[in-house]
Formats: sequence, structure tokens, C-alpha cells
Amino acid sequence: MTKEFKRYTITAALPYTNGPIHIGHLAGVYVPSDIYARYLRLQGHDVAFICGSDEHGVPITIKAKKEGVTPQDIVDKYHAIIKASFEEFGITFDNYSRTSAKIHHDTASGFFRTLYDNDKFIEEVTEQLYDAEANQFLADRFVIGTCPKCGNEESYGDQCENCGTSHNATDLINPKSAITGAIPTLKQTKHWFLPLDQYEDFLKEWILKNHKKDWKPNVYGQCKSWIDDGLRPRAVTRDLDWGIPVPVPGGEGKVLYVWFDAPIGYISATKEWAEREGKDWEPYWKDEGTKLVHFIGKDNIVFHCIIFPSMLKAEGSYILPENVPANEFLNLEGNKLSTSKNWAVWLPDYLQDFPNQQDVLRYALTANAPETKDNDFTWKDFQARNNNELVAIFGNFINRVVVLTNKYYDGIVPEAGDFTEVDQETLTALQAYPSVISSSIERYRFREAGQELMNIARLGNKYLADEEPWKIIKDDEARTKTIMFVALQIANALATLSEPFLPFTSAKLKTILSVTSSGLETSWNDVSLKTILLPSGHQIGKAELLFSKIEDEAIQKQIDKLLDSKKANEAANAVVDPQKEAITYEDFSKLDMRVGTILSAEKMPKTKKLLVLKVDTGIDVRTIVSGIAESFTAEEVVGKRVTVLVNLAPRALRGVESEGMILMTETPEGKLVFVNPDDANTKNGLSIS
Ligand code: B3M
Ligand code: ZN
Repeated sequence: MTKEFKRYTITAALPYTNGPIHIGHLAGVYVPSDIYARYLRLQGHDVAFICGSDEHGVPITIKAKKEGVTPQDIVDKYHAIIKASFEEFGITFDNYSRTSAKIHHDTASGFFRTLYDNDKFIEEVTEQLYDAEANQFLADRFVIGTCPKCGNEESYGDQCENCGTSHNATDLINPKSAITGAIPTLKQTKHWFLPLDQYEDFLKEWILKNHKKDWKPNVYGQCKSWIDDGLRPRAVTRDLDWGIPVPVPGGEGKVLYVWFDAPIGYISATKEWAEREGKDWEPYWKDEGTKLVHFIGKDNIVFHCIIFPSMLKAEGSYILPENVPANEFLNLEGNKLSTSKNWAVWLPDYLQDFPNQQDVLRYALTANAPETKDNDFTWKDFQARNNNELVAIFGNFINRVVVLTNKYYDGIVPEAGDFTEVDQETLTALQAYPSVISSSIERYRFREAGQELMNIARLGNKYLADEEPWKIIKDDEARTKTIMFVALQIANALATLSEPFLPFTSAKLKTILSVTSSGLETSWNDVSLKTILLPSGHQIGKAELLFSKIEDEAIQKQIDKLLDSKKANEAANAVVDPQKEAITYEDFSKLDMRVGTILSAEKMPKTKKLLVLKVDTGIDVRTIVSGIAESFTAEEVVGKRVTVLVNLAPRALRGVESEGMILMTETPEGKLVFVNPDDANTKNGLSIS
């Protein structure tokens, strides 16, 4: 028997304000949490759907340094961009706050002070990583090193994104400063530590013993491995100047660790919302009758299942999350989404390139959500979900029902005669869907729930295809009326049940069916309780397309845009190799370079990089194996005049004797190019002046 709750506090991970939202954030956190919150509201529940900008932390200061502005400039810019894009995309937070807000500074400081006054911290001077060149302590993303748990060499000081584990910067192997590249020294400094080891029994009881049956295996598994590995005290303050000042004696020049302050942002955002709504915030965080659910990505599990619950337990007056349905990661066209590499589909760009098509992306990201494993977003799949499902199934069904109702009955819902067995079966199948979809949503299986919604449209299409009203209208008016009546009930059910997934489509469909204006809005549960959702005599509106086909050109444009931004980013971040050691003139004069012509070329079998060339060097025709196959095809190079180093000792490459080298070099953007011989009157050798 599932517990009944009086209210729901739903939180969505606070996005760092160092860049816009991208599809990985949406798929991982914001679309599923919005589906869940919308669904709960449709059930008539009291919901607080809470989020906000995570404005402290090292990523912000790194971005500010890079752009030569202040951290406040960065957070002001991206807070506004993120907030606006969430609103336009239909993410219905009850409050989207920000952690630079005073209410948050007060709440987080107060929380810290409470733990401090109740001796919940270990106050200790320890040796921390220090960059003497930058004159700065190194923590979090200011330091990179090898993860002691999985060996990932790009691990941050506080967390390894590869295995998700969270550690202290001094645990890193071979740490390097992300500011100067220097090898850090150790320097003494005071910090306050949350003794996680003292919460092991609590966490074992709360997570392992209760064996959170409805927690996703990936979440439960990560928690179990951390607890089994043994928990250690974690520093919850930092030697940084951007963040919430440590509110206790000795805290001067130090701030709260961003992962201590950010989760408290959920509480301060709830307070801010409650004040605005004239509500009491405390029951949403302190009443056992509240269901608290955190929506996050898998890299945030340790903070939401181990550290924040320990903080709440230490404070003593808060409830704990009932569930933390973390999603895995979404990749993009086979590669990891990356803000720094600009390998992403940014929400503001999507909204600009696909105006009024929010639901297409919501649907595609739900259908492909990385709920149990990392998944891949491709523009081709996005196009297929739109054209083959939203247009061809959902939109097609609605269009046929509305067009025929207008054509046969001037848009008036006809009287139904006696239902046949098929009619009854169809209506009974329809009435089952609210609980089918509810069951999936309540188990955080949004992919499954979204497909069940599409199955309702499939049910409608099959019913029309089997009953063929357009054929029998000639001979059997009464039967046609009954068929169209049944089809219209299905259409109205879709208008209601699609709202959590396709809110813009749901609103449009309700307008087409004129249900809102005539007070005929159907509740979620009505779909399963009532046979008549759209009564005879009701006047519906004219047909308008719910979705439009997305053409190949639009998709190719996105793919090209992605590749261009990747190239531009690589160029912008291209590291110019330092010049090699000087050589003497004598060394150079040993080189014998000739102008040659490539007579023939072919790919070396089973290799990606090698072309086997026949080259006329002016001295002879010889074979040269060249590693240029990833930049040039064999056809492209035949006939090309090239510069050849002819007196390089021959060597066998994959069994082929290569006698010399074709001179190549790289542009600053990293593109491989031939060292083209001057077309002037060059004999068979480069004039060496
Ligand atoms: N700012 C998001 C991230 O790690 C992080 C979430 C905070 S939720 C309290 O990408
Ligand atoms: Zn790791």
C-alpha cells in the first residue's frame, strides 16, 4: 500500500550559472521533474516545484576569470538566460530562485550556524593544496588530478565525474593546479568538516536497511558502494572569496563549500515561494506528511543521498527525501555533451531554431531519456520522433477526428447510437490509460509513460482505420455518428493525459475541442471514470495542425551547426606546440628536398591514416607511405605537386617499404596541409637560399 502524502516538495538540481541549459540538463532533470510536477497537480495534490540558479562555486569564478568580468556579472547574465529559457520551454517551477539571493545567504548561514552551535562540525587546521604562483588554495575545479577510486586523470578536487565519487582535494593523485598548471604545495588552513563517518549508521539504516525498494538501482548501487567504502569527514568550507561567508569566528576569508550551500537553496527557494504565496514553508520541509523528491543527474547522487541527508539529519528538524530518481547522462551524436567543448544543443538556440516546437523536444527527450543507462541524442532520431510519431500518429488522429466532425456535422459532437462490442472494447481500453500512465509516472518511468500516451493515439487510429466512417457514411449515418462520438472521446482524453508531457499541444487541443471555454475540461481521473468526456451537441473548433513535418534540410542545418561550433571551439582552444630544439645549419643542409608529383595513391588496407603513394621525385618513381588518409582521399592527391624529403632512410610500414616523406604541416586551426612547392622556376629541388 503506497503511503498517501499531504503535499509534495519536488526539487530539480540547481543549474550552475556558467552557461545556458542544454539538452542533457533537460533530459536528465528538468523534463522528467516537470512531467512529475504537472501530473501531481492534475491529481489535485499540493505541490511545491522548486529550483533556482546555483551561483557559487569554482565554475563561476573560472568563467568570470576567462571573460574578464566579475562572478556577479556571470551569474546575473546566465541566471536571466536560464530562467527565461525554462519559462519559454514550459518548465513550471513554482519558484525559480538563485543562491546569490539574500534569503539564501541568510538561510544557508543560519543552517551552518545551527550545526556549528550544536558542535556538529570538526574544526581543524589541515594541510590543503596550494598554488604558490596563483597565491591561492586549490579545491574543487581549481585542481585536476587522478581519481583515487577509478584512475580518471581528469578528476576534480571535490568530485570525479567519471565514477561520481566525491573526495577531498588532497586525495587526488598527481594533482595539478587548473589555474597555472603548477604542482601544488601543501599549506595549513582551518576548515570545518562534516563528520560523515558519524552518519554511517544512520545512512545504512535509512538507505540500506530500508533497502529503498523504489530507488533506482543505479542510485541505490552508488550509495551502497560509498557507504561500504567507508565515509570520511568532508570539508564544508573553502578558502575562496566568491560564495557565502563562513558565519563563525575564524571564518574570515572563507566561504561555504558550494555543495554545502546549494542544496540548502531548495529550502530558501521554498521559503521565498511561501512568503510570496502567503504559505507556511515549514510543512514542505519538516512535515512527515510531505513527499520530498530530488530530481538530479547521476553526478549529483552523492550530494543528494549522502551529504545533504546527513546535513538534514545533523540539523534534526527536517524530513528526508522519499526518492532521488537520478538519470544517467545524455550524449549527443555519439559524443559526451560538453559545455567547455561547446558540444551541446543549447535550449535558447533550440527555441530560436524551432519556434513553438517545445513539445517536439520534450517528447524526443522523454522517449530517449537516459533513465537507466547513458543514452544518445541524434538529430535524426529527433526528426523521426516528430515525423513518425507526433505527426503521423498523434497529429494524424486528431486531424482526422476534427476534420470529419466538421465535415459531417459542422463541428458538433453527434448523438451516439448503441455501442458495438468494438466500441465498448475501445472505450474500456481508453479508461485503463489514466492508471497505466499514472503507474509509470509514479515509478519515475517517464519514457514508458510517454509511450503509453502515444498508445492512446494508436488506439484511436486503429479504431478509425477499422471502422472506416468515411466509407460507411454513405449507407449508415447512425453508425457513423457513433464512431465519431467514440473517436471524439479519445481525442478529449488525449487533451487531458498529454498535459504533463506535451503541455503546449494539450492546450492547443483543448482549444480545438473548445473544452476550456465551455467548462468541459476533463480531469485525469474522469478519463477512467466517465464514458462521456465530450457530450453530444458540443461544438468543437476548426482543425489546425498540432505538429508539422521536420524536413531533412532543417536537420542537416543543425548537424552542420554542431560540427562548425566544434571546429570553432577546437580552433579557439588549439594549443600551439612550443618550437622544437634548435638545429644547426649543417643539420638542415643534410636534408635533400625535391619537388615531386604523386602519380597514384591508394588506401593502405585495415588502416585509418595511411595512403600508399607512387611519387615521381625527378630522380626516380618510388613508393612513399604517408599518414594523411584522415585528411585527404586517394583521389584528391593524385597529380598533386608535393615537397618530398628524398634522403630519409627507407622504413617498412605495415610491410610496405616507404622511401622518403611527403612534407606536411598544420594550420593554427589544426588542419593538415601540404608544404606546397613554389610554382616559380624551381628545378627539381627547393632553392635553398
Ligand atoms: N549545480 C549542478 C551540477 O553539478 C549542480 C547542482 C546543485 S543542486 C543543489 O551540474
Ligand atoms: Zn573516479
